[in-house]
Amino acid sequence: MTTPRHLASLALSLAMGAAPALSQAATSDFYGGSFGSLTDKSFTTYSTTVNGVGLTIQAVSAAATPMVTVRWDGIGMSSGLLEAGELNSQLSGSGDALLLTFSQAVVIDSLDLSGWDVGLLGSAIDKGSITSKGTTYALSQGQSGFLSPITTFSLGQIPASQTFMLSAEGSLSSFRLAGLNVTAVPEASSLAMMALGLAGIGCLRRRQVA
Ligand SMILES: [Ca+2]
Repeated sequence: MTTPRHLASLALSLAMGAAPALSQAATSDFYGGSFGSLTDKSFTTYSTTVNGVGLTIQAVSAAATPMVTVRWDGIGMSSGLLEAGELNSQLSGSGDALLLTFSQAVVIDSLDLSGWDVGLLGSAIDKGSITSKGTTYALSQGQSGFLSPITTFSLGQIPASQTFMLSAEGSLSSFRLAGLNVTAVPEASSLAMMALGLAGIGCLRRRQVA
């Protein structure tokens, strides 16, 4: 499916083609375009790359065999034919969830959800949460406005982590993960290596001068 939004982002990436990509990497898009088929495909784990960082997605549910579902409008979970592929809330207990495991610690700059409904009075019908390092943050009504097919949440203030849990909450939730934008956070060990490297260059320079 081609939308003005996709054409605009295509034009932007063509325009930026000549310039080296520095801090602004493209948003990973799990929505429309060439992503996914018309009906759900199920995976025990779904692996992809987001802004150059490896990402593995697993389904989490009280159901026996939760599977990751992948369709043109995003990523969700289902435990079988009778359960919708979206991230749904459950009548009791916690709802469907996706465990996102990155190959290194990241900050999630933004997270896109599709099928996220906001009521006429501006209150969210869909409710969700994201858990990082044991703390759960509510995803409230979102920032993209009321008729947009994609609702974007800015999560840069949530601590960097290697794993995040995206969960459906409330009683009427039904949405999918439609995109992510992350920034890798250098680990302490790689910072130490970089410091050693810089010290090494410094020694070399001093020797050359002397
Ligand atoms: Ca579901």
